[in-house]
Amino acid sequence: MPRFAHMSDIHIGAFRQPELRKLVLDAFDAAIDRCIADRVAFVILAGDIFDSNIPDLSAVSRAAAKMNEAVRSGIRFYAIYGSHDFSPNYSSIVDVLDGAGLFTKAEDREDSQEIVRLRFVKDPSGPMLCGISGRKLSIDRDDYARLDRKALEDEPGLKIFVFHGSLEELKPKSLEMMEGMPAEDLPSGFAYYAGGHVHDRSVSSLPGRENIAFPGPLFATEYSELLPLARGEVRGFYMVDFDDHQVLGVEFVPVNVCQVAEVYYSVNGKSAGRAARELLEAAESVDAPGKVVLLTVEGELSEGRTSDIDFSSIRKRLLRSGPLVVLSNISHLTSREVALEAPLSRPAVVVEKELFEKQIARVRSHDPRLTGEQGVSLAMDLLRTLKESRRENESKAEFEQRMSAAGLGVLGVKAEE
Ligand SMILES: [Mn+2]
Repeated sequence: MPRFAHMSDIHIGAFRQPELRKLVLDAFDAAIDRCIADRVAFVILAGDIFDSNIPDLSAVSRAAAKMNEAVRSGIRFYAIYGSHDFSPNYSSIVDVLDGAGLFTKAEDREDSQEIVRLRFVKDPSGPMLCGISGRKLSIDRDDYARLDRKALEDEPGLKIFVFHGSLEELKPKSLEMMEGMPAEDLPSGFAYYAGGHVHDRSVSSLPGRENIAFPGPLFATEYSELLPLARGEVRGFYMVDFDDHQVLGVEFVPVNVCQVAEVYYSVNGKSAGRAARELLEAAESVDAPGKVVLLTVEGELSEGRTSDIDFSSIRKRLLRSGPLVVLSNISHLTSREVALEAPLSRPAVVVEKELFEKQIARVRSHDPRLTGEQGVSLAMDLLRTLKESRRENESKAEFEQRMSAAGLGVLGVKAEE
């Protein structure tokens, strides 16, 4: 029975720590190995394959080698951009891989003022695919408003729609505040809707639209997504069985590349001395060889200062059992003597976000992308993009040009000629 695989939001290149970057790639390798072993006909990558549109090339090269291995065994890849690897001027790594013949872009479109027409790509195994990429901001809503759905719905055959965005009807709690699109924006009557963008896994059906699937990441893409792994959440992708007419079954395939352990400690009502002692004991009892260890310390100290806790020795103690990497989060740790001490060092990204949230109220604009939550997220995106440093072998001019293009890309505007 023929099968295809559906993955999304892999975010290759995510994380600052090399160990975690490698795990993201390990997860991709494991998923592709499974696709090769299962002899899938094709793999759908529903956006955010990479964490940025020009990711670290050593990561790209490893991922491309794996895809090439799959391609040589007869597997085809269909991809769209996500909000992270989107490029307004077709200069994303997704375009490079498309040009190199590793991917086929599932978005083949013809645009006019009033209408967006999509052409199907027919896979040799039978199914017909088409889709719409994610964009940096919410511009893809406009794509759906202009989409000629009727033409797509009238086409006979087993059809798959690939998209990158959340649906109002199926929005998970984590995206509650974000605007999704109504399911009726999607053409009806397709056999499978290969979604991306939503990082919480689900398969659901709505009237006229069956098998709306969001696989979520294969591993994790940021600290907050590691925690659920420590608490038993499993991540992976979907394998879909089909025949000439319909989808016969959707199976979730778990991908497990590394165990994640959590050390949680609340300092509530404790003195700094006691917390320091108990944290050292807790660190001593952790046996996590080869694991990702997350140290979360939060709460309010009843006595003493947060700086009285020597986190570097706690860390050293944790490293004794040979974990792959130790990450700590003490951003919600405070003390009553807060006025007496210097601000605790917190992750830069948390401080940045708070500052933007404070300042955004002063921005007066009718453009919703520049105000409120969208404005904060745009500012964060821009800052993240512009933080990049010059690459080895990159000239100053190339660097400036790349930064300016990336900045404009985030803002979704074009440079003046
Ligand atoms: Mn994503």
